Amino acid sequence: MDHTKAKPKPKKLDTPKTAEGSASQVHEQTVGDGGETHQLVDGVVLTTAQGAPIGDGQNSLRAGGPRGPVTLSDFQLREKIFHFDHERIPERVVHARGYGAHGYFETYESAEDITSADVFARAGERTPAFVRFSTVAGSEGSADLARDVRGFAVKLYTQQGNWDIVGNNIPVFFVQDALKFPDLVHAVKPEPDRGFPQAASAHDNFWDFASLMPETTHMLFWVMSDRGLPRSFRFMEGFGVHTFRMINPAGESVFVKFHWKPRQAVQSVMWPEAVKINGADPDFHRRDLWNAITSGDFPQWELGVQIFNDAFADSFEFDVLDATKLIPEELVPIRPLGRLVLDRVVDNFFAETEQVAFCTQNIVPGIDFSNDPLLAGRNFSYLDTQTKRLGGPNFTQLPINSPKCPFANFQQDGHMAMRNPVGRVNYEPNSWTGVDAGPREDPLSGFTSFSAEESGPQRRARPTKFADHYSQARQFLMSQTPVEQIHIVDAFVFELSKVATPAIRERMVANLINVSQEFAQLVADGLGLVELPQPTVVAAPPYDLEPSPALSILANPLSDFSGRKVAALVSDGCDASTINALRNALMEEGATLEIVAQKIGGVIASDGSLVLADTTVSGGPSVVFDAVVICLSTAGAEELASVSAALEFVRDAHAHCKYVGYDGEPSLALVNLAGLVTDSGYIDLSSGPEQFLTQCRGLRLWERDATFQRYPSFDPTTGLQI
Ligand code: HDE
Repeated sequence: MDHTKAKPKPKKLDTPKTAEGSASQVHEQTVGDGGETHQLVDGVVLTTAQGAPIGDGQNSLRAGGPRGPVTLSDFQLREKIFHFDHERIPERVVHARGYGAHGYFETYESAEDITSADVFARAGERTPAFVRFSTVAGSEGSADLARDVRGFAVKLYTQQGNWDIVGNNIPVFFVQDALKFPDLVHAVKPEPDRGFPQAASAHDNFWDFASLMPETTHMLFWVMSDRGLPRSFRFMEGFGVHTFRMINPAGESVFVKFHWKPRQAVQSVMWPEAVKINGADPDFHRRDLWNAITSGDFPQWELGVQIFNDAFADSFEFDVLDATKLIPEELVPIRPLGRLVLDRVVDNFFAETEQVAFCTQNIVPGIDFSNDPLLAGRNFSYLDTQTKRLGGPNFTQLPINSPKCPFANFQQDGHMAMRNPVGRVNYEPNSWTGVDAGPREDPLSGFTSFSAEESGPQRRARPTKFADHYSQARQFLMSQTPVEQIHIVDAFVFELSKVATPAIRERMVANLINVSQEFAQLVADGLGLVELPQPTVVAAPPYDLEPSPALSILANPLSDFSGRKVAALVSDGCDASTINALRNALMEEGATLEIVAQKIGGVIASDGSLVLADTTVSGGPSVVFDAVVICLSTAGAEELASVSAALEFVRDAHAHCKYVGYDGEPSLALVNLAGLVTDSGYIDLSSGPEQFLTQCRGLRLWERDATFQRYPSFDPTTGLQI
């Protein structure tokens, strides 16, 4: 085409098309030299970032016709590509993979006796909140079900400023001093020469570091336990980890530890299940949160504090400033303060979840730090990392980070400053009056640090009470049910079996002996270690503590099945009434049913009705459900018997100890064809869904757990004996 010729006039818009059920108007319009037809929605014109309307968004500008070179004067092309090139910001150096949601915190009753924090002042008051859950080791695109600690970071937009409780789903940490944090993170991240493994601690560097750092032992037991594999973010506890201070209006201070208890109870998945979930749905956790909130099933946590004073701190066996230790709930009970409800998903993942900048230093009047050396390091790190990640000091002006209460100061300028002060004064003190004067400090309501007495020489040293690295690990182990104990054994065996250097494996086992010889022997057996090594030399001898039942997941079972998901594997000719009864019963319980069929179009039930599928059997394996139901006709069972995904569906449900409901003989036939022997976890649905639902509340039939078979010397009825 001769480009010198006059451009054809755009066609007059004729019949506007309106999409059914939508208010938007779609108009056809001709653009471009080629006279192509394009669509304009609601008359909104595409523009450059500078607002210049774009006539052709499909073709770059070329000199000498369509086959000529693209010209430098194509500012549209340059602007678009330039912006695209800059779309990414650095991912978080840890906790890169995460997912956020909005909600509110509701105060139960005034907590003025312990804190002047405004957020706890008035019963029933709601404070906006944003929460981001995360894994630690993996990159932003890694899978959700890595064995890892989970971040549990809460931003409370209080009327006295933003307060960030940047916690984890595990109440202790790997190291005691912030100085060791970069080493820990380097060791767990992909090894620097080869760049793998991704989102996995099962490699030489991590266990090399861990085995040389006995202070990691307690945390290792938590991460190797089922806590390292949460069923979803909704089913996790959260912990502030460090000891903090609360200060009341009279200036009196208590120490506190923060706890978030999920109303949904704690639930985890099994390791073989986690491995398969990562393949079937790497977004399992974020999808779960999104689906729960968008369907109106708002997850909730209760915030509580363990409160203690100096006298308790002095008498406690461990140092309350040591983040590798916890205070058992049985010793210092939790006082509930309010509840957190997540009721709104993000509108824009980048703007909210990616740009949210948590900082442990964000505290409010009535809250203060303790001298925990890990916390001190964090208070430096978070502000520093946000400045790098978000590109400058004005990240606080991004809507997700901005306080929702009035605020005023003389900070100014810098990259991308959006909130520019007006007027003459940008300093204080100043002698101007009225509105010109600007903000002033307020000694009465303003933040005042607790005036703790400090004395003694300046030294690089740790308190002597930090030295016992094993007693609480043993306490944790002895507080677990036998099922949980054997999972911890198995996790150590799995992880250490990925360690190629025998000396590292041995050194780790030597460490474990200090927790429990019997436990270490099971791990050694699992590794095929012929002889137990000498135990690691200890800095302080471990001793027995009372078990703490609160540390176990399974010792604190659920009372209902709400928030859980059941799959019904169906075929043509299945009984629609069984499915309807099940769906209704689950709905009443607050649980959901998803239909799994061979084809996404669904199946025709025996009464001729169409049962739509939510997923196909290959796209919806049983690992992504809490329990399963099989509902097949004779022909359907015969057909599925040759579908490997269907056989896997049943085999996995069985192997992962899930309850299986079945409707009639043909459904049971598929179970038999899968080579499985039924047990008390198989429930006939012919007399209704009630019994199935009752058993589902137990979540799993643990006696089916094959992990026990790998450790014949372990007695599943008594568990470990120390
Ligand atoms: Fe963090 N941590 N951390 N951490 N951490 C970060 O901040 C750091 C620690 C935790 O969803 C970083 O924004 C140091 C303990 C969560 O955005 C960084 C030390 C606990 C999140 C950082 C610790 C946490 C982070 C990386 C040892 C549990 C994600 C990117 C002294 C109580 C927050 C960022 C979110 C993120 C530093 C130890 C929890 C680099 C130096 C202990 C939940 O600043």
